[in-house]
Formats: sequence, C-alpha cells, structure tokens
Amino acid sequence: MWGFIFDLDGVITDTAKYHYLAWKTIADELEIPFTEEINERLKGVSREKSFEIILEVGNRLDMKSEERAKWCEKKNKLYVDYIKQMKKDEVLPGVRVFLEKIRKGGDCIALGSASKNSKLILERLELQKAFDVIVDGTMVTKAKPDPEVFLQGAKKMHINPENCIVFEDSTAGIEAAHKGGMKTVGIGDAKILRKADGVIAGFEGWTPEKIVEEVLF
Ligand code: B16
Ligand code: MG
Repeated sequence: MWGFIFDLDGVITDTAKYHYLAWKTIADELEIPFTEEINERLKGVSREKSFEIILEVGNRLDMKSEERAKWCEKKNKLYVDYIKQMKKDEVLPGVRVFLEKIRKGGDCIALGSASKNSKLILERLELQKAFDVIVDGTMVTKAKPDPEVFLQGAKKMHINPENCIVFEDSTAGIEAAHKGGMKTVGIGDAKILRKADGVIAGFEGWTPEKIVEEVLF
C-alpha cells in the first residue's frame, strides 16, 4: 500500500499568484524590489522565512521580531482576502480525477503543506473530504526543508516513509521529502526540480499506477 502526500500551493492549486500579489504590496510599502525570481525562493517556505528572504534582499535584516510579525500579519490579511474569493475550478487540471483514482485503488492520501491557511483553501476548492490526513503549517514546528510535515503525514496514515510518494513544486519540499526517506515527484520544471526522483508538468493524463511504474522506477 502506498501513501500519496500532496503539497498544496503549486500542486493542488496555484495560490502562488496570491502570495505574490500580497508580498509585492508589502515589499512596495517597504520600498524593497520584488521580482519573480525572489518569488520563486518563497515557494514552500513558511510565512516568516518568506519575509526574511524579502528583508535580506532589501538589506533590512535588522528589523525587530515584533515589527516583522506586524508585516507578516498584514501580508496574511491581504492573502486571505484573495483566497476567500477562490472558486472550486481553481483546482489544477487533472488533480480531482487523480485523487479519485487513488481513493478507488485503496491507497492513502495526505496533505503536507507549509500553509496555515490550508483549511480555508480546501474549503473553497471543496476538497476537504479528498484527504484522509491533513498536516499543515498550524501543526508543525519546523518548516520545509525539514521533513517534519511529511513524517507526520506518514505517521498519521500508518505508512512507512519509504512507501510514501510526495508531490511537490518547491525545491525546499523535495529536499524535505528526501530527508524523510520518501520518494518524490516534482510538479513543474525539471530544470528547477532536478533533485526529484521524477518530474511531471501536471496531473493530466497520469494515473497513480503510471506514476509508480514510469516515473519512480
Ligand atoms: P501561509 P505549500 C506554502 O504552501 C507556500 O508555498 C509558501 O509560499 C507560503 O509562504 C507557505 O505555504 C506559508 O503559507 O502564509 O498561508 O501560512 O506549498 O507548502 O502548500
Ligand atoms: Mg508548494
């Protein structure tokens, strides 16, 4: 039996664009340049770490933790306003069918996300019932690339890490899954996700069996 663990942002849905818009507003207010390249570095990492990367770019690492917390809170309010408007058709192509196929095959499904907003996002996408286990940023103490989020997922599914397959769009997430002893499938660009065991562009046309046979072995 396999345990399939899915990252949320960039794998199930594209919330990266909303993170980008919210962080861009914050960076503009702080007069820190914010590019797509910086945005790439924020994928998969926690809110606080994301802000630290932005401060590093702007040479503002001297900012005190209370002030950092205020900016992170402001960013989150902007972000939540975007995700409250999400529609269920914002699930990425092929994902719903892929999840249904795993269910039918009797394997286990977990969410392993760094986001503290995963509950709201899954509600908006009407996907709450698609997962047997949910582990997100509200439940872990160590962020990706630490394997904690995925190890908790495996434990809650009662499946050994070596029998877990993690789907991730970020390099931090691929590193986390490997550290946890799991197999990895990158979602996106093979040049960026070159450390993954296999990379696919998206779920359309894939079945769980085909992933195991053609991508991992
Ligand atoms: P929040 P994932 C991650 O989600 C995002 O990729 C990352 O950009 C974000 O900073 C992080 O969640 C925290 O999100 O501010 O909502 O708690 O890719 O691990 O599903
Ligand atoms: Mg992600």
